Amino acid sequence: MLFTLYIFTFRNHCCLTFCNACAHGDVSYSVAEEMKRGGAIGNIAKDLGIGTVTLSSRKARIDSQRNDKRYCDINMNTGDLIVAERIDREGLCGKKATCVLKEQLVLENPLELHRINIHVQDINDNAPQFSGESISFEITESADKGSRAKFMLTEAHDADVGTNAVQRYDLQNNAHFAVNVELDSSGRNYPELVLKKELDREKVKELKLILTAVDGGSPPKSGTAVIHVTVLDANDNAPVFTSLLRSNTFTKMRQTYTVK
Ligand SMILES: [Ca+2]
Ligand SMILES: [Ca+2]
Ligand SMILES: [Ca+2]
Ligand SMILES: [Ca+2]
Repeated sequence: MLFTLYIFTFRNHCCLTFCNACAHGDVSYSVAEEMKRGGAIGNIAKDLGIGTVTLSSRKARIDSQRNDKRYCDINMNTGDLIVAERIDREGLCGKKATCVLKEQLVLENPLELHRINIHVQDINDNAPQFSGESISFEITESADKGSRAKFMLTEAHDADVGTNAVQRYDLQNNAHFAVNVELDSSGRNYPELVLKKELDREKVKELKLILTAVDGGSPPKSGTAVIHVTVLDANDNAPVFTSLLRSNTFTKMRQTYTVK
Protein backbone atom coordinates (compact mmCIF):
# COMPACT_ATOMS: atom_id res chain seq x y z
CA MET A 1 0.00 0.00 0.00
CA LEU A 2 1.29 3.43 -0.87
CA PHE A 3 1.16 5.69 2.14
CA THR A 4 2.27 9.25 2.63
CA LEU A 5 1.18 11.59 5.35
CA TYR A 6 1.37 15.34 5.59
CA ILE A 7 -0.29 17.32 8.33
CA PHE A 8 -0.80 21.06 8.02
CA THR A 9 -2.05 22.71 11.17
CA PHE A 10 -3.59 26.14 10.95
CA ARG A 11 -5.70 25.98 14.09
CA ASN A 12 -4.83 29.49 15.32
CA HIS A 13 -5.48 31.33 12.08
CA CYS A 14 -8.68 29.42 11.46
CA CYS A 15 -10.16 29.86 14.91
CA LEU A 16 -9.54 33.57 14.90
CA THR A 17 -11.68 33.99 11.82
CA PHE A 18 -14.60 31.58 12.28
CA CYS A 19 -15.00 29.40 15.31
CA ASN A 20 -18.18 27.39 15.05
CA ALA A 21 -17.06 24.91 12.45
CA CYS A 22 -13.39 25.44 11.85
CA ALA A 23 -10.93 23.10 10.22
CA HIS A 24 -8.33 21.89 12.70
CA GLY A 25 -5.86 20.40 10.31
CA ASP A 26 -5.56 18.73 6.96
CA VAL A 27 -4.31 15.24 6.36
CA SER A 28 -3.15 13.91 3.04
CA TYR A 29 -2.78 10.32 2.02
CA SER A 30 -1.68 8.56 -1.09
CA VAL A 31 -3.49 5.42 -2.16
CA ALA A 32 -3.38 3.18 -5.21
CA GLU A 33 -6.67 3.07 -7.12
CA GLU A 34 -8.79 -0.12 -7.14
CA MET A 35 -7.86 -1.01 -3.56
CA LYS A 36 -10.29 -3.51 -2.06
CA ARG A 37 -13.20 -2.29 0.07
CA GLY A 38 -12.32 -2.21 3.75
CA GLY A 39 -8.60 -1.72 3.03
CA ALA A 40 -6.89 0.80 5.33
CA ILE A 41 -5.69 4.04 3.71
CA GLY A 42 -4.11 5.28 6.95
CA ASN A 43 -4.84 5.68 10.63
CA ILE A 44 -6.48 9.06 10.75
CA ALA A 45 -7.12 8.98 14.51
CA LYS A 46 -3.41 8.51 15.19
CA ASP A 47 -2.36 11.03 12.56
CA LEU A 48 -4.62 13.70 14.06
CA GLY A 49 -3.92 12.70 17.66
CA ILE A 50 -7.51 11.74 18.40
CA GLY A 51 -8.24 8.69 20.60
CA THR A 52 -10.72 6.06 19.40
CA VAL A 53 -12.91 6.75 22.46
CA THR A 54 -13.18 10.37 21.33
CA LEU A 55 -14.12 9.25 17.82
CA SER A 56 -17.15 7.42 19.23
CA SER A 57 -18.18 10.01 21.81
CA ARG A 58 -17.97 12.82 19.25
CA LYS A 59 -19.78 10.82 16.56
CA ALA A 60 -16.92 10.94 14.04
CA ARG A 61 -17.98 10.57 10.42
CA ILE A 62 -16.54 11.10 6.94
CA ASP A 63 -18.30 13.58 4.69
CA SER A 64 -17.54 13.70 1.00
CA GLN A 65 -17.20 16.89 -0.99
CA ARG A 66 -18.67 14.93 -3.89
CA ASN A 67 -22.40 14.34 -3.75
CA ASP A 68 -22.50 11.05 -5.61
CA LYS A 69 -20.43 8.66 -3.52
CA ARG A 70 -18.60 8.42 -0.25
CA TYR A 71 -15.35 6.68 -1.06
CA CYS A 72 -14.03 6.42 2.50
CA ASP A 73 -15.27 5.55 5.91
CA ILE A 74 -13.78 5.43 9.37
CA ASN A 75 -13.31 2.30 11.43
CA MET A 76 -14.36 3.52 14.89
CA ASN A 77 -12.54 0.68 16.64
CA THR A 78 -9.14 1.18 15.05
CA GLY A 79 -9.26 4.79 13.82
CA ASP A 80 -8.38 3.64 10.31
CA LEU A 81 -9.61 5.55 7.27
CA ILE A 82 -10.87 2.73 5.06
CA VAL A 83 -12.00 2.31 1.45
CA ALA A 84 -15.82 2.25 1.29
CA GLU A 85 -16.35 2.34 -2.49
CA ARG A 86 -14.28 1.32 -5.48
CA ILE A 87 -11.79 4.12 -6.23
CA ASP A 88 -11.32 4.08 -10.00
CA ARG A 89 -8.80 6.74 -11.01
CA GLU A 90 -9.93 6.67 -14.66
CA GLY A 91 -13.57 7.22 -13.68
CA LEU A 92 -12.72 10.01 -11.25
CA CYS A 93 -10.04 11.95 -13.10
CA GLY A 94 -9.74 10.69 -16.69
CA LYS A 95 -6.43 11.77 -18.21
CA LYS A 96 -5.53 14.32 -15.50
CA ALA A 97 -1.96 13.86 -14.28
CA THR A 98 -2.99 14.20 -10.63
CA CYS A 99 -6.15 12.90 -8.97
CA VAL A 100 -7.21 14.04 -5.52
CA LEU A 101 -10.32 12.94 -3.60
CA LYS A 102 -11.44 15.50 -1.06
CA GLU A 103 -13.20 14.25 2.07
CA GLN A 104 -13.75 15.59 5.57
CA LEU A 105 -13.60 14.10 9.02
CA VAL A 106 -16.41 15.61 11.08
CA LEU A 107 -16.46 15.54 14.89
CA GLU A 108 -19.37 16.88 16.92
CA ASN A 109 -19.65 18.65 20.30
CA PRO A 110 -17.98 20.94 19.49
CA LEU A 111 -18.12 20.76 15.71
CA GLU A 112 -14.65 20.19 14.30
CA LEU A 113 -13.65 19.53 10.69
CA HIS A 114 -10.49 18.01 9.29
CA ARG A 115 -9.99 18.07 5.56
CA ILE A 116 -8.67 14.88 4.02
CA ASN A 117 -6.92 14.91 0.65
CA ILE A 118 -6.51 11.47 -0.86
CA HIS A 119 -4.06 11.40 -3.76
CA VAL A 120 -5.19 8.55 -5.99
CA GLN A 121 -2.26 6.84 -7.73
CA ASP A 122 -2.69 5.19 -11.11
CA ILE A 123 -2.23 1.46 -11.52
CA ASN A 124 -1.86 -0.25 -14.89
CA ASP A 125 -5.38 -1.69 -15.13
CA ASN A 126 -6.10 -0.79 -18.77
CA ALA A 127 -4.56 -2.16 -21.96
CA PRO A 128 -3.90 0.01 -25.05
CA GLN A 129 -6.71 -0.26 -27.59
CA PHE A 130 -7.00 0.72 -31.23
CA SER A 131 -10.34 2.19 -32.31
CA GLY A 132 -10.74 -0.48 -34.99
CA GLU A 133 -9.36 -3.95 -35.51
CA SER A 134 -7.80 -3.10 -38.86
CA ILE A 135 -6.16 -0.20 -40.68
CA SER A 136 -6.15 -0.27 -44.49
CA PHE A 137 -3.86 1.41 -47.00
CA GLU A 138 -3.53 1.36 -50.76
CA ILE A 139 0.07 2.04 -51.74
CA THR A 140 1.37 2.18 -55.30
CA GLU A 141 4.29 -0.04 -56.07
CA SER A 142 6.09 3.03 -57.46
CA ALA A 143 6.25 4.67 -53.97
CA ASP A 144 9.82 5.55 -53.02
CA LYS A 145 11.23 4.09 -49.85
CA GLY A 146 12.41 6.33 -47.01
CA SER A 147 11.30 9.73 -45.78
CA ARG A 148 8.83 10.44 -48.61
CA ALA A 149 6.80 7.26 -48.10
CA LYS A 150 5.21 7.68 -44.66
CA PHE A 151 1.65 6.78 -43.78
CA MET A 152 0.01 8.02 -40.60
CA LEU A 153 -1.52 5.27 -38.43
CA THR A 154 -4.31 5.68 -35.89
CA GLU A 155 -2.94 5.85 -32.36
CA ALA A 156 -3.95 3.42 -29.66
CA HIS A 157 -5.72 4.75 -26.54
CA ASP A 158 -4.93 3.70 -22.99
CA ALA A 159 -7.10 5.07 -20.17
CA ASP A 160 -4.15 5.02 -17.74
CA VAL A 161 -1.70 7.92 -17.41
CA GLY A 162 2.08 8.44 -17.31
CA THR A 163 4.17 5.35 -17.89
CA ASN A 164 1.04 3.17 -17.66
CA ALA A 165 -0.15 4.67 -20.96
CA VAL A 166 1.15 3.69 -24.44
CA GLN A 167 4.96 3.86 -24.62
CA ARG A 168 5.81 2.20 -27.91
CA TYR A 169 4.53 0.54 -31.09
CA ASP A 170 5.91 -2.70 -32.50
CA LEU A 171 5.36 -3.89 -36.07
CA GLN A 172 5.43 -7.53 -37.07
CA ASN A 173 8.77 -8.35 -38.68
CA ASN A 174 8.58 -7.90 -42.47
CA ALA A 175 10.73 -6.92 -45.47
CA HIS A 176 8.94 -3.73 -46.55
CA PHE A 177 7.76 -1.60 -43.61
CA ALA A 178 8.91 -0.25 -40.25
CA VAL A 179 6.97 1.82 -37.69
CA ASN A 180 8.11 5.22 -36.42
CA VAL A 181 6.65 7.28 -33.60
CA GLU A 182 6.31 11.01 -34.24
CA LEU A 183 5.25 13.89 -32.02
CA ASP A 184 2.47 16.06 -33.46
CA SER A 185 1.92 19.80 -32.80
CA SER A 186 -0.39 19.07 -29.82
CA GLY A 187 2.31 16.99 -28.13
CA ARG A 188 0.73 13.60 -28.86
CA ASN A 189 2.74 10.65 -30.06
CA TYR A 190 1.35 8.98 -33.12
CA PRO A 191 2.72 6.03 -35.08
CA GLU A 192 3.47 6.10 -38.78
CA LEU A 193 4.27 3.38 -41.27
CA VAL A 194 7.52 3.91 -43.19
CA LEU A 195 8.39 2.12 -46.42
CA LYS A 196 11.93 0.74 -46.10
CA LYS A 197 12.02 -1.50 -49.20
CA GLU A 198 10.13 -0.82 -52.44
CA LEU A 199 7.03 -2.83 -53.21
CA ASP A 200 6.56 -4.92 -56.34
CA ARG A 201 2.93 -5.72 -57.11
CA GLU A 202 3.99 -8.47 -59.48
CA LYS A 203 5.53 -10.29 -56.50
CA VAL A 204 3.28 -9.26 -53.57
CA LYS A 205 -0.23 -7.85 -54.09
CA GLU A 206 -1.28 -7.62 -50.44
CA LEU A 207 0.38 -7.53 -47.00
CA LYS A 208 -1.14 -8.10 -43.57
CA LEU A 209 0.98 -6.90 -40.65
CA ILE A 210 0.24 -6.94 -36.91
CA LEU A 211 0.76 -3.59 -35.18
CA THR A 212 1.11 -3.80 -31.38
CA ALA A 213 0.81 -0.88 -28.93
CA VAL A 214 2.59 -1.52 -25.62
CA ASP A 215 2.25 0.44 -22.36
CA GLY A 216 5.00 0.96 -19.78
CA GLY A 217 3.32 -0.82 -16.88
CA SER A 218 4.87 -3.62 -14.91
CA PRO A 219 3.94 -6.04 -16.31
CA PRO A 220 3.17 -4.24 -19.56
CA LYS A 221 -0.19 -4.58 -21.33
CA SER A 222 -0.70 -4.42 -25.08
CA GLY A 223 -3.31 -4.13 -27.82
CA THR A 224 -3.13 -5.00 -31.50
CA ALA A 225 -4.54 -4.01 -34.90
CA VAL A 226 -3.97 -5.53 -38.34
CA ILE A 227 -2.54 -3.30 -41.08
CA HIS A 228 -3.80 -4.30 -44.54
CA VAL A 229 -1.69 -2.96 -47.40
CA THR A 230 -3.01 -3.33 -50.96
CA VAL A 231 -0.25 -2.77 -53.49
CA LEU A 232 -1.49 -0.78 -56.48
CA ASP A 233 -0.15 -1.40 -59.96
CA ALA A 234 2.20 0.99 -61.70
CA ASN A 235 3.13 0.75 -65.36
CA ASP A 236 6.59 -0.61 -64.66
CA ASN A 237 6.73 -3.49 -67.11
CA ALA A 238 7.12 -3.27 -70.92
CA PRO A 239 5.14 -5.84 -72.98
CA VAL A 240 7.20 -8.99 -73.65
CA PHE A 241 6.49 -12.09 -75.68
CA THR A 242 6.07 -15.12 -73.58
CA SER A 243 7.03 -17.89 -76.10
CA LEU A 244 9.57 -18.46 -78.79
CA LEU A 245 6.77 -19.73 -81.09
CA ARG A 246 4.94 -16.39 -81.03
CA SER A 247 8.21 -14.54 -81.48
CA ASN A 248 9.07 -16.63 -84.51
CA THR A 249 5.61 -16.11 -85.98
CA PHE A 250 5.98 -12.36 -85.59
CA THR A 251 9.39 -12.45 -87.28
CA LYS A 252 7.90 -14.34 -90.25
CA MET A 253 5.01 -11.88 -90.50
CA ARG A 254 7.43 -8.99 -90.54
CA GLN A 255 9.53 -10.73 -93.17
CA THR A 256 6.46 -11.45 -95.33
CA TYR A 257 5.29 -7.87 -95.07
CA THR A 258 8.75 -6.57 -95.98
CA VAL A 259 8.88 -8.67 -99.21
CA LYS A 260 5.54 -7.29 -100.39
CA1 LIG B 1 -9.08 1.88 -12.72
CA1 LIG C 1 -5.33 2.98 -14.04
CA1 LIG D 1 -2.16 0.83 -19.42
CA1 LIG E 1 6.44 -4.08 -60.46
